[in-house]
Parts: sequence; C-alpha cells; structure tokens
Amino acid sequence: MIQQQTLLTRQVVVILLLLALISSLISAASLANTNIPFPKDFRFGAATAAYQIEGAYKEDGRGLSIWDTWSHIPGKIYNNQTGDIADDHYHKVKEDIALMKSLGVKNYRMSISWPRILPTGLLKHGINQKGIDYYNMEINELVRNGINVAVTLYHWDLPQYLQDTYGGWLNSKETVQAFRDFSDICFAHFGDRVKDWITFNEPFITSVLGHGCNDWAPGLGCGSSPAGNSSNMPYMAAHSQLLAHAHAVKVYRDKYQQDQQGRIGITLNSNFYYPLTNTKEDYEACERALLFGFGWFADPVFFGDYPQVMKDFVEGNRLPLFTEQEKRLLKGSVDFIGLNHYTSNYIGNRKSPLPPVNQRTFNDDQRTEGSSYKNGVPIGPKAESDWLFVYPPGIRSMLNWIQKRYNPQMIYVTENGVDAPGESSMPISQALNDTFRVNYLHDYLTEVSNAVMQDGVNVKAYFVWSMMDNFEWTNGYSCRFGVVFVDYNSPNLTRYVKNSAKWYSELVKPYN
Ligand code: PNW
Repeated sequence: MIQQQTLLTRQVVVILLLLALISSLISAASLANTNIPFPKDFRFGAATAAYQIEGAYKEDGRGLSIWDTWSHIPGKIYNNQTGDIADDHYHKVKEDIALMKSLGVKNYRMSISWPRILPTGLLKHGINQKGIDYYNMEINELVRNGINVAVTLYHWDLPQYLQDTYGGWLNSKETVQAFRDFSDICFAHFGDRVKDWITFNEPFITSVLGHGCNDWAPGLGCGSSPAGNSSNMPYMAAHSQLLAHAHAVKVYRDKYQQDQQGRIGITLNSNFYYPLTNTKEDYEACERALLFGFGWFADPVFFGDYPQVMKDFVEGNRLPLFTEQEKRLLKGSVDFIGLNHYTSNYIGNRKSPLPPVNQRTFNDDQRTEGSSYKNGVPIGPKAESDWLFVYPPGIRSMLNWIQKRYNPQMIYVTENGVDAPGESSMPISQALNDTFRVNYLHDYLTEVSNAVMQDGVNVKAYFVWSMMDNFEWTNGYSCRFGVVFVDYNSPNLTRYVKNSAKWYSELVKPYN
C-alpha cells in the first residue's frame, strides 16, 4: 500500500516535471528568432511621450496642457482615466532608465512637456527652472548610462494658456512664435547632449482628430464657431504646425547645429493602403490617401508646398496658401523623416455623393472610402485597438513609397508596435508571455530589414512603441503598447519585463 502510494507520487512528480519541461520549451519556441539582418550601424531604441508616462501633472511648477483639460472632461477617456499620475515616470525616472539599460536599449525617444518648461507656453511669462532641471537630470542620467537621446518637442501637450488665449494651432502667428521660442530654449539647454530632434509628432492626428470633431484634444471642429468648423479647421491646424516646424528648424540650423552636431526632423504617421478592388480608380484612391495623409506634411518639408492633388481636391479656399518665403523656409527643412507606422488597410474610390463644399470634412475631400476588411475578411489579426490590424508587408511598402517619392537621406521608424489583445484583463503572468507582440515585432522588423537590405531604403533607426505601458490617449490604460508591463493596481506601479522586451533585448545586442 505504502509502496503503491510512493509509486503514484513518483509518477505524479515525473508527469509534473515533464509538463514543466514542455511548457518551457513552448515558451522558448514562442520567442521567435532574433536573427534579422540590419547594417552594423543601425540604431535600435524604444519610444515614449511625456504626457503618457510622466504624471506629476501639477508638480514643480508645471502648467496645464490641453490633454490635462481634455482628460478631465467626464466621458472623454475610457473610464474617465487621466494622465495625472500615469506611470509616475517623473518620480521613477532613474529606475526606468536603469531598467532600460539592463535591457540593452541604447536609443531612447522621449518628449519634453512644453508646459513644464514654459507653464503658459510663453517665454515672456518666464522659464520654469524646475522643468529645465528635471530634463537636465533625465538626459544626464540617460547619457551616463550610455543611452542616446532623441527628443520630440511636441507630442500633443500644448499649454492650455495658448489654446485659451490664441486658439492654439488655429492661430498661425502667436502659437508658431511661442513654439519657436520653446524650441530655442530646448536647443540651448539640452542640445549639447540631444543628437536627434523631432519637432512634431504626427501633426496629422492633431489636425484631423483634434480639429475635426473627433473627440481628441483640444476637441475643436464640432458645429460652427467664428473660427470655423471641421471643414477648414484641420487644414488651419496643419498649416500652423508646418510653419512652427519650419521656424524651429531654422532656429536650430542658424544658432545651434554647427556646434551641437545634431539632426532635426519631423515624425509623420501613415498606414499603407491596398486597393479594395483591382481597378484603376481604387489604386488612385490609395495613392491619394497616402498624399492626403503623409504627403500633406512631407511634401511641404521636402518640396515646399502641399501636394497638387490636395490643391485640386480641397475646394473652396480651405487649404491655406504658403507665401514664397514660407515655401523657401519649409523646403528641405528635415535632416531625417520620422515614420510612425502600425497598420494597413483597404481603400477604394468614394462612391457616395459629396456634401456641399463648405460642409466637406477632410475625409470627404480625399474622396476615398476605407476599411480594415475586404469581403468581410480582415487584412490581418486584430490587436486590442480598434484601428490596429497586423499586416507586416505594409511597413516595407510604406518605406519604399517614402524613399521613392522623397528620396530622403535618412528615415527613422520613430514608432512601431502593438497592443496585444486582452492584455489588460488577464493575470500579469499571462500578460508577460506576450507572444502576439513578439510575433508582431519579429514580422514587422523582418519587413523593415527587407526594405533596408534588399530594397535599399535609407532606414537608419527603429524605435519600438513603447518602452512601457502608458496612457493610451482616449483608450486610457485599457490598451497596453509597452514591452514592459506596468501594474496599475499596485501602489507603486511595479514594472515587469514582458517576453517581448527580452526578445527585443536579444535582437539589439549585436548593435550595441
Ligand atoms: C501614436 N489611429 O498615435 C502616437 O504617437 C502615440 O502617442 C500612441 O500611443 C501610439 O501611436 C499608439 O496609438 C496614434 O487612430 C493614435 O490611427 C491613433 C492612431 C494612430 C496613431
């Protein structure tokens, strides 16, 4: 009897050991191979943005931004969440950098919160020294740990005062001047250590979502106001951001670049588009969508003016004009072009009739219709976010499209990544086993590699979005894009390394 029992226990132990072995083999196998070819000097990094991670929204003299205001309006953000605390990176900056170092991340793209440096956005109201001190400390800590710093100057957190006083990006004079002053201050204080400057992150999103009545800060474009509506506001907001970009670049080039030896560019977002049907009209619609999205900003900074198709299709004087001087200022105003790319979708030529000119939105003007589905089949597996479907070849096509149209010297992929389905509602141990993200990164990076090694596209750097889970704008904390998990239920917001971070760490090793 006793013997029988020991035998049984032994059998159970053997079975348990076998199960453990099998499961560890499976999870090792799920870490896809990291052997993807890139040039030796290729730069790999990770990206974040100030409002999404810092928290400390009222501390040390920080002014409010349009995202503080927006996130505090009930009903605007998932579960009324805000960036008040976010990842509390403001207080955990040193441990976060130590974690980054331990993962072998050698390049970090961060953004500077404008209202931390200039609480009202205006130089004449004074510089907040504590803001300067904070970013000096952070940048020093990064450099001390051997991490190169790329800084985004505008990742959507416009000082609220500029919105209230001048209408923010609807105003192409005061807000542009204010951004130019802010950039100047950043170059002067941090430019000795920051080697890559990104003026704007995704001005498309600010313009179309923020000023086209799309429930995005500052929430303009709804109904009609003296300043306009969703028919003209997105174009005005884009115009101001382009001018602000050009002025900031001029300041950098005139006053700092020679000494500081850095580079300056802009980050634009674009999906890639595939025709809904195999017709000439649908192919043309795809090209038009690329020009209305990416070309809206890239044509001015490379060529000095908006794409011809926008001038033709945006009727009724709603597309602002650049003066000859502004065109000269814009043309060639980037050392590199940043691309944020996540997904692809189908586009067809618009079939429904257009509304009257003064009621047309940005989407109407394009005369396209899009979908992530074709004949009911999605273009690829759906992520957590409703707009994100996995389609890796899209990034290779997008990079080739950019190289062909603009022939840039340097392209940086400034964001690419995914929110794995269900990660916020599963036990942490399960969320850390993020095979969905590992596969996404493996497959997208393979396509970036193909673009570089086979097609000769000048991609020089890649930043995964994101270093860690964070405030995902209107989705709050429900969507997790991090390669590091942040436990929002624990009082000190504990960080846990996901498998994707381990995988990425392996991948970047040969380039460090
Ligand atoms: C980018 N869309 O935003 C931003 O630069 C990041 O701050 C953000 O966290 C990340 O992508 C993930 O969303 C986007 O609706 C926001 O297509 C929305 C869209 C695309 C990009």
